[in-house]
Amino acid sequence: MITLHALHYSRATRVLWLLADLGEPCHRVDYQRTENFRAPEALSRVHPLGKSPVIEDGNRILAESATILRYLVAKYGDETHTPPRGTPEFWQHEELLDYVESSFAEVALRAVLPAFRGKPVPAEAQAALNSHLNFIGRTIGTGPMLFGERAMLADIQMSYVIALLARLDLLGEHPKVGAYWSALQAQPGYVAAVKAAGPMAPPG
Ligand SMILES: N[C@@H](CCC(=O)N[C@@H](CS)C(=O)NCC(=O)O)C(=O)O
Repeated sequence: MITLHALHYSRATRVLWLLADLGEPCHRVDYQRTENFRAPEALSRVHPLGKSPVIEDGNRILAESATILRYLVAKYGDETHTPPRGTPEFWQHEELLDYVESSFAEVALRAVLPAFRGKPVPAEAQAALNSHLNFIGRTIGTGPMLFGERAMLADIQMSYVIALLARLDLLGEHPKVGAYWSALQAQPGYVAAVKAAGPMAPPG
């Protein structure tokens, strides 16, 4: 069984969601946020980056949620969370799975961080965020998930960033992304993960 190092209010929920979908248990080690909302020192003893999620599988230790999701799909032989190889959707999905942490998260955080402190979102940050949310809105297509009815890894990956934006009312001008967030929250794996470990976004 894998061990999941799960920081409270974090991207670790993505891993719990996928494991719930796969029906695979894990040994979860929970970490509370510090007063400054950082990871505690204990996480740096698990992985040098000191972030969550991190998984341990025997001697293997892996950080980076997209890599962990890909690893679990490969480990458990799952073919239901990625479009079939050889289809155009396969590479579009790979792009979106990497896009979330490589491009979208940084842009979203430029709006999320001031909003969390009760400060106005700088116009430049808002404009960048709008451009990404327009892109995501177009990508959702007919929905409800990015590739139709079923949640793929890219949907699971999106959920954390979208949850933060929704929590701070930053989806207001993007009703399609708002509807996507409602659909994400109705996914059984999401429901199970949040029930087990609490919400992704912190309360006010
Ligand atoms: N790109 C990484 C980001 C990991 C990350 O930043 N995790 C946050 C929690 S959501 C964290 O550990 N923050 C605590 C800190 O930076 O002190 C991933 O996708 O796993």
